Amino acid sequence: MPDDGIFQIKESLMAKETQNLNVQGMSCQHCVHAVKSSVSALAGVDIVDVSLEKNLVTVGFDPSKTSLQSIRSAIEDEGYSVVQ
Ligand SMILES: [Cu+2]
Repeated sequence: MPDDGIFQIKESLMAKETQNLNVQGMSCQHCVHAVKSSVSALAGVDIVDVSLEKNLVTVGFDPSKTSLQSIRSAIEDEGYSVVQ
């Protein structure tokens, strides 16, 4: 169904929100990977970028599918703290 495919691509380009989260406790590439994989597993999340030097996690997501609170919980469940 090519029409469905086009519709899904359009939909994923819409309603996007990007948030920068200050995350404490990440110290190595293992931490980066843990945060990336847990956040990107959430529905509606399409970009997860982690800067270890800046303690910054940038998340691009569709707010109709997930919330900032869910993203925070996913990071905190991995053992890191999200600074407000
Ligand atoms: Cu680590």
